[in-house]
Amino acid sequence: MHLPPHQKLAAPGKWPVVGEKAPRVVDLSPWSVTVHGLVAERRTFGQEELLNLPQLTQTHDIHCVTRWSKLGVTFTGILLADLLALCGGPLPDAKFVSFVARSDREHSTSLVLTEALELGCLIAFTADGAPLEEVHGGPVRVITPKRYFYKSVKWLERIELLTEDRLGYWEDEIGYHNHADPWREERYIAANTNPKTLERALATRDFSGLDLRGVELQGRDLTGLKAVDAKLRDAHFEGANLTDADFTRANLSNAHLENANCSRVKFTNSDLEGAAFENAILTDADLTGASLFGTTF
Ligand SMILES: Nc1nc2c(c(=O)[nH]1)N[C@H]1C(S)=C(S)[C@@H](COP(=O)(O)O)O[C@H]1N2
Ligand SMILES: [Mo]
Repeated sequence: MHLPPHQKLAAPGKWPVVGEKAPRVVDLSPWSVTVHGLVAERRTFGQEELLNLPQLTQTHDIHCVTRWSKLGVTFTGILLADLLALCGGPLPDAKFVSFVARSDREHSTSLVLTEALELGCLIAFTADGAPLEEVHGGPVRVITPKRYFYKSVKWLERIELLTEDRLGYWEDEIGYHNHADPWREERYIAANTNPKTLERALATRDFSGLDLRGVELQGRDLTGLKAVDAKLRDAHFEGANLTDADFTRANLSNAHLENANCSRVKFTNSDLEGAAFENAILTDADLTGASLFGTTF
């Protein structure tokens, strides 16, 4: 038996339901999956058409971030790679794939396109020999092998290829880790923080006084962030937009701010020892009283 760290087996024969319970109810149009964005040919596949494509059978382990696992589930479906090939393949600028659900909140998740292809993302119709139950994403869901299960969108409606990443629902709202490798326990973007606390902090852009050591916020828009007295040692802000943020007295030792936009940021009396600012924009940033031993610019 092979379980990633801190996972437990679900009870035998049990498959818990997590997240949304049903697709968009008011929608009576026939089911279809549209492939669009940076793909050679935009195409919409009806349910019959999809089911008639050559399918393969694969066995995968499910690892939910809430710590249950279910090993050896057999799925049939179409490889993402094969579906994209039917659309003439990705365009050269396509770097990310976003899977979007036919659900009330247009639930989505995203992956680096090359990783999604390497992992063998499956557009799946059956599980253990039976059509997927609606609560589990039937008639068609994504199965992303070797990632926490939140990378496997239920009720797939759109596959969009993008140049820039678009964070998924859980990744954006709850701070689930965008890479989601269960073997590396990539559960939350701040390992030490309760996800609800993090969710609230991100929603209000108020980190004041919080301990968010090691938080991973690469590329995020954090304009106007309040982070007075925040503990942000080893935090990742590479490429983030931090314009007008306030890090007064914050601990940013060894934090990563490469390529970040730090225009008008207040670093007043903050600890920036060992922090990295290579290629960051520091126009009108205030470094008064900051400790700068080993800071690199
Ligand atoms: N459309 C949609 N897909 C989703 C979710 C959701 O809320 N909506 N939740 C995700 C999460 S967090 C998990 S763990 C799995 C759960 O799938 P299951 O309910 O079939 O176990 O679906 C993922 N895909
Ligand atoms: Mo999950």
